[in-house]
Amino acid sequence: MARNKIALIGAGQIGGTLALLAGLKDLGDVVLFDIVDGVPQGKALDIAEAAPVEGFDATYAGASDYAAIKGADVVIVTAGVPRKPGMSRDDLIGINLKVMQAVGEGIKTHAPDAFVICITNPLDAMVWALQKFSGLPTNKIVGMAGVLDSARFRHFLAEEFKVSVEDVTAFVLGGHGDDMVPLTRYSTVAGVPLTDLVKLGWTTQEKLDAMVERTRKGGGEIVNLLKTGSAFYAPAASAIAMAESYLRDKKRVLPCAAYLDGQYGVSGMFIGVPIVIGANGVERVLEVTFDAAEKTMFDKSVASVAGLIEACKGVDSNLA
Ligand code: A3D
Repeated sequence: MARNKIALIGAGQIGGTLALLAGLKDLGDVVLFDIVDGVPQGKALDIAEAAPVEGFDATYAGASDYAAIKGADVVIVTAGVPRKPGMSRDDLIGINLKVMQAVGEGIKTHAPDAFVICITNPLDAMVWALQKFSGLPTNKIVGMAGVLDSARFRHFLAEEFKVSVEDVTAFVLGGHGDDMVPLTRYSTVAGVPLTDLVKLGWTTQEKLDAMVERTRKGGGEIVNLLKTGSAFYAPAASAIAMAESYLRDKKRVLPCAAYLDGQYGVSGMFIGVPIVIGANGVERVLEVTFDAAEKTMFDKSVASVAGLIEACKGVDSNLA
C-alpha cells in the first residue's frame, strides 16, 4: 500500500514542526515547500536524519517548485508572515492575501484532490480566500484555530484543577480573534461542565473568567514572550490532529474553521464550529444551541470575520 503524501506549504517555524510530527506519527511521506531556497531542503534533510534515531520510515523532500506537491493527500498551509509584538492578526492581511493567491493556484494545478488545512493568519479570512483562489470543494478545506484555542483553554483548566489534560475537554468557537467564544457550559472535566465545577467549589467564577480571557489572548501572550514570531509547537500539533483524522478516517469531532452554508445562521463564510473530519473531509457540522449571552458573543465574532472578508475584497477586487 502506497504511503500517504503530506505537503507543507511554508517551511518556517510551524512548517518544520509539522514535518517532524508527521514523521513521529507515521502519517506519510513529507514535502516541504518554501520560497526561500535552501530552508525546505535543509529542514527535510535534518528531519530525515532524525528518522533512524526515532525509527520512522518516511521520505522527506524540500522544494521551491509547486510541481513537488503533486498528488498530495493533505496540504497544510503556513506560508506567509506571522505577528510581531504590537501587531494584530488583521495587520497581516495585505501580505498574506497575496501569498494565499500563489498557494491557491499551486494547489489548484498540482494537488486539487487534497484535504487542505490552512493555518496562515488572519485565519478565518485567509481560509476563505484560499478556497476562492484554489477552487477546492468546501468540504475539502478547513482552517486550524479551534483545536489550538481549545488546547490552550484545556491547559489552563488542567493546571487550575490539578487534573490530567486528557480528562479536560473544552469548546472554543467563533473566529480566531480576541472575540473568540470559549463556551464554559460545554467544557468539562470528565463530563462535568465547568459551570457545575464552580458550584462544587473547584474554582471560582472570577478565576474561570480570567482563564477564558487568557485563552482569548493566548496567541498574544506567546508573541510577547517570543518577540520574534508567534506560537508554533501547539499550532503544529493541532493541525496534525486534524490531518490524522482525515488520513485515518477517525471521524474526530474537532472545532475548526469550516465553510458554513446556513448552519448557525451563517452563509458563505468559514467560522470556527465543531465538525466531524473523516475520509470525506468535513463530513458533518455539529450545531449546538446557544443561550442569549453565547449568541451575542458568537454574532460579534462572526461580524469581525465578515469585516476581515470585506477588507480582503478591498485589497483584491477579484474576490468581490
Ligand atoms: P514563519 O516561521 O515566518 O514561516 C512562514 C514561512 O512562509 C517562511 O518560511 C516564509 O519563507 C514562507 N513563505 C512566505 N511567503 C511564501 C510563499 N509565497 N510561498 C511559500 N512560502 C512562503 O511563520 P510561522 O510558521 O510561525 O507562522 C506561519 C503562519 O501561521 C503565520 O501567518 C502565523 O500568523 C500563523 N499562525 C496561525 C495560528 C493559528 O492558530 C491560526 C497560530 C500560530 C501562527
